[in-house]
Amino acid sequence: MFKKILIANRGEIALRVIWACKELGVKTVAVYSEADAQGLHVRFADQAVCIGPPRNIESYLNIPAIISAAEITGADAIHPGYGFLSESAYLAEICEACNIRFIGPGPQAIRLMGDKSRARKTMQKAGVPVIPGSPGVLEDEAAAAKCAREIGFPVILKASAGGGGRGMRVVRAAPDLEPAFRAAQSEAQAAFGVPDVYLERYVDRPRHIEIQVMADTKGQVVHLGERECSVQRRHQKIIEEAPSSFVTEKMRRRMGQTAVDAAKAVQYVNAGTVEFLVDPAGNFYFMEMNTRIQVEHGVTELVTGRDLVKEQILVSAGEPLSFAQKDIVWTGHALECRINAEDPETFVPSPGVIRHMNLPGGPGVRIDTYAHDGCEVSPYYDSLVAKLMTYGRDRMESVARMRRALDVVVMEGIKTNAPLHRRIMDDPDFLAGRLDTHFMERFQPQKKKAAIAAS
Ligand code: MV4
Repeated sequence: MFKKILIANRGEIALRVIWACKELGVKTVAVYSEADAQGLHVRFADQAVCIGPPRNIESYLNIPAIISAAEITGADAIHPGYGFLSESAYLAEICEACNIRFIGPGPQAIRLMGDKSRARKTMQKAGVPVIPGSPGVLEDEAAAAKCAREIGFPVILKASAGGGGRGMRVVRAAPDLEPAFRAAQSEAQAAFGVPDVYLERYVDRPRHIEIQVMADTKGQVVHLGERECSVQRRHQKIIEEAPSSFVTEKMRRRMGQTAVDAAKAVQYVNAGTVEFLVDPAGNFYFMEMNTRIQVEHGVTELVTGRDLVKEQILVSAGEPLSFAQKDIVWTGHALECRINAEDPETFVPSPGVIRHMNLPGGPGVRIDTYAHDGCEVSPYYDSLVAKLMTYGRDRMESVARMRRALDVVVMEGIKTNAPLHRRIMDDPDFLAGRLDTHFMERFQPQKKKAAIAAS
């Protein structure tokens, strides 16, 4: 087992990893930027190293500084959390070269899944259903036009280096294809430094449902069921839940096995998530694979009773998975509301100092947060301040717990989206489980327009 793990992250996920290390009896090293000197991850880790100025590129994305911190403190392993360097094949490679374990999959799997067009081809070859589309990257406008004619409109153009929704263009009719293709290419070039674009049939009103997988170095791959993540805005998830009210037992088995097949096809090790686009008829298609622990892993922990972060550390140290597929049983229902420091009407970030706060507790409530009285929500980083999770025997019980939990959230000094979550918990479509990725566009748009008109 590792003796000391360096956590190359900040905020709630850095704390989440520290908690897992403490339970395993592993020493921890926090790294922090000059903006985070007062952070709880610095306070609760065994050691802490300042790695640079507030800006990401100079601190939490600064590979030489992070490797130096690991070398100086004698850390055996680095946990990257999510975001920042969590999907850097380069960091995974550097770790290998420095004899430091990267807690995640190998660089080959990270690189392959980072190339969306290549991932699509690999999955297709492995028998994983993908959305009908171009066989690879599109050469030029003519190739795009030919492919779109064969597939039929509407189609969607996607940046191969993209993901998470960046560099996409929906094309509804043939005349719009040429300009959209050129726009997508230059957007991809500007955003990712690679102009490669591919094309798929556009699936209207889809759900975003993902499967959690966990794999060890012995070749065992297990899935831990789905998370419904359709409640999102501009590709930022807002609410996640498990199980999805749309997924039947049979569908869970099929999607789960498909996700396991996907992981096996790339010799995947550690925690990963296979994202599926699910059409209203229940057909599911591979979209992307995230090669990291995700923000929303907690809802899966609540319904399976497994500790995914501890499991990540154990399999990284060469231990076999602590469970087999047959051991995974799902009980009850879990919800997660992402509490962001932002205006609940306009979504404008609201950094500042939390002068005083109150967080809910009681039966079926879990909060993962870095917030505390007097803490600063920095303008330099993501606006996520807390993940409020509730658990119940069924969906209505976790909703009831979420309502009463949201009612007592107090964060004086910053605005949060807690009031928005509270309204969603009373929405008839949400309560009926009528969800798709356009849910937030339909949710009280008149209120949003009024707020913009007033500002
Ligand atoms: C799609 C799609 C419809 N049809 N692909 C957005 C994020 C990126 N991972 C892929 N995305 C989409 N791909 C086809 N062929 C619709 C989306 C999409 C979406 C997907 C998941 C969650 C939210 C979304 C919001 C808008 C569009």
